[in-house]
Amino acid sequence: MTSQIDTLLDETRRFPPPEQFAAQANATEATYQAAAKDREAFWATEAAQLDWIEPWHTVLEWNLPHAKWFVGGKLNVSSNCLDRHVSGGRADKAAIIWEGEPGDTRTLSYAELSQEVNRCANALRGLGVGKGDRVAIYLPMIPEAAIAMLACARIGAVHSVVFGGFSAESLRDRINDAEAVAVITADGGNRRGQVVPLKKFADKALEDTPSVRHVLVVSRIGEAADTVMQPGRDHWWHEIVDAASTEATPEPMDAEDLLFILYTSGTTGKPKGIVHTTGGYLTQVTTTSKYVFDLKDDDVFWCSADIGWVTGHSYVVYGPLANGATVVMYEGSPDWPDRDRFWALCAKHGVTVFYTAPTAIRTFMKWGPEFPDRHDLSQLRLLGTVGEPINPEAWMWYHQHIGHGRCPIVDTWWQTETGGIMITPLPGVTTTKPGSATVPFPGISAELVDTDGTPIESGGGYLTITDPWPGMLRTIYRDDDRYRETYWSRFPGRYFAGDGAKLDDDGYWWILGRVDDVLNVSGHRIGTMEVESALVDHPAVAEAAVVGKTHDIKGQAVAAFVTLKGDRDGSEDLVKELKQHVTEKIGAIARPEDIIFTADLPKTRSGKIMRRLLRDIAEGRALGDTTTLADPNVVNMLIEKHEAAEG
Ligand code: 7RM
Repeated sequence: MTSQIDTLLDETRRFPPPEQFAAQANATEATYQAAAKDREAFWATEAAQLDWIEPWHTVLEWNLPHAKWFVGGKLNVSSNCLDRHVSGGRADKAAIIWEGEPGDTRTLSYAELSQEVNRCANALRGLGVGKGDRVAIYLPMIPEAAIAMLACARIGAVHSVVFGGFSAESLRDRINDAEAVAVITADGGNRRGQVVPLKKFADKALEDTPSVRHVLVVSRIGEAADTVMQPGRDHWWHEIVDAASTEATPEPMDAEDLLFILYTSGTTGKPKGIVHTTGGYLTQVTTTSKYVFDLKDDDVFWCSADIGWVTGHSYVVYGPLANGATVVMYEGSPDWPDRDRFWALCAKHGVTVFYTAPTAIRTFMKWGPEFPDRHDLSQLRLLGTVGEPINPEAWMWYHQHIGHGRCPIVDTWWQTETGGIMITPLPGVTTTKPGSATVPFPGISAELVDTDGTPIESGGGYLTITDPWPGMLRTIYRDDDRYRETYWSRFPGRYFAGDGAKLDDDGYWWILGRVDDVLNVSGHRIGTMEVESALVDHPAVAEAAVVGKTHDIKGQAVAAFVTLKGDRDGSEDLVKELKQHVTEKIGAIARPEDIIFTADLPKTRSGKIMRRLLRDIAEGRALGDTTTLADPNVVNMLIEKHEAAEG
C-alpha cells in the first residue's frame, strides 16, 4: 500500500527555503551540529543570553522523571521580557499592538508595558499577594491579560490562566485545585458583536472558592456590563492599578520556582495542572522564538492563539517579548464583522510573521481566497502552524493564498507539557514537505518506538522524547503520581507524548495525532490525517474528520464526517464519489465504510476536532464528557444524521 504520505515524498512537493531567507535566518546547520555535540552546552549557551541575577552552578540535574535546569541560578521573567529591553534601546519600540473587536486599538511601547506591569505588580502586592501565591487570570484578549501574567511573574506569584470561553464551573474547579488567592478578570469581552459577561461567570464560580481573598476587575465594557462589585473583595483595575507606582522591584526567582500552572484536559474528567518553572521554560521559549520564527528587530509577530492556551503563553507573551519583538494581540474572531478580519489586521499592522492553527487555515480555505485577496499581505515573510496535523491540501492553500509562494511554513509540533516547540523546520535551513513537522529542534531528542518501546528508524509508531529538555513540565500540580503514570510509565525511561507518528526515509516526522486517532484497519496503521487529507483533496470537501469504528473482520473500519464547501448538499452519488476518491488516493484499505455529511464538526474551544465524540457517535455509544465542546449543538445534530444514515 502506498500511503498518502509516501506519495508526498515526491520531489515536487519539497520546498527548500528561499535563497534570501538563508541570509536572514537566525539559525544555520551549525546550530544543529553544536547541539548534537553537546546538548547541555547548547542550552546553557542559549540560557546565558538571558539576564540572570545569580548564575547557575549546574546546567541539569536529572533524576528520572524529574529534571532541574540551571540549578542555583536566579532570574526574573518580567525583567527579561521588559527591563532589559527598556534599558537596552527598545524603550520606545512597540511591544504590543492590540486591536479590540469593535476596532479600538492600543499600542504599548516597551517602556509603557513595563510601567503597566509594575503598577499591576504593586497593586497585587498591596492586596497581599506574594511569592508562591497562585493567581487565576480569566480575561479576554486585551493587553491587561499579558500585563497580569507579567505582573505575577514580577512578584513571583504563580499564574493559572483560564480561557475566557470556559464556564463558571471550569473556572471554579481550576481555582480550587490551585487554591488561588486572587482572581483577575474583566466586566466582559467582545465576541462576534456580543458581550461575554466574564465577571458574572466569575461571580458564579466565586460562590464556592474559599481560597480567594481578592478579585481585580478590568473595565473593558463599562456601564453596559452592569457589574456588581462585592465590597472588600472586588477592586477595579482602573482604581487600584492606575494609582500604583510605576516602579516595582522584581522578585529574584530560583530557576526552578514555579512560573505558572496551566490546566489541560486529560483522559479522566479531572483536568491536569501542568507545572512550568522559571529558567528552563524561559530559555526554551526564547530560543525557539528566535530560531523558529526568525524574529528580527523590525518583525511584527502575530500568533493568533488566545492566552488561555499554552501557545498564547509561550508565543504571544513570553517568547517574543523576551526577544524584544513586537507582538499583535486581537480580541475577536476571524469572521467578525467580515471573513477578511485577520487579513485586514495583517495589512494594517504590517504583520511579518503569522502563526495559527490548521483548523483556522481549513476554515479560511472553506471561505475561499477572495478574503485574503482583498488585502496587501506583501509584508508577510514567514508562516507557522500548530495544534493538529495539517493536511497537505491546507498546507498548500496557506502557502499559495497567504504566503503567495514566498513564505516558508514552519509546522511546529509541541504540547502544553513540552512548554515550547519540539519538532519543527528552521526557516532558512530546513527543506519542508507539506504535512510534515520535519525534524527535532536543536537540543531535542525524539525517538519513534514500536508497541514494545523498541526504537524504530522508519515507519509508524509512537513519539517519545529520550532526554530531558529545559521547557518540560516538572510535574502535575499536587499529583506527582499522575505525572509519572501519564507520561513516564507506558515506555519506561521515556517521555511518551501520547501521539502516533511516522518517520520517512529522510528521517522526517509525520505526526499522525493522538494514539487514539490512529486506526488499525486489517492490521494496517492508518492515521486519521491521511484519510482526512485524501477527502479534503476532493474539490467538494471543506473539512473531514475520520474515526475508526469496530468491524467484525477488519478490526476497525473507517467512518468519515465531512463538511462540504459553500452551500453544497451531500448526495448518495457524492458518497460514492468520495469513497472512490479515497480508494484512488490511498488504496481500498482506507475506503470509508460510512460517510456522514455535516455542517460542522465538533471541536474543542482551542479548535481541535473531538474525534472521541465522533467515535462514540460512529459506534452508536452513549457520549462521554462533552463539557469542553465549543458548540454542543453540533453533536446532537450529528447523532440524528448518523442514525438516519444507518437507517
Ligand atoms: C501547542 C499545542 C498538543 C497536541 C499534540 C498533538 C497536537 C500540536 C502539532 C500537533 C501535529 C503539529 N498544545 N499537535 N502541534 N499535531 N502537528 N504541528 O497544541 O497541549 O494543546 O496539544 O496537539 O496531538 O500532542 S496542546
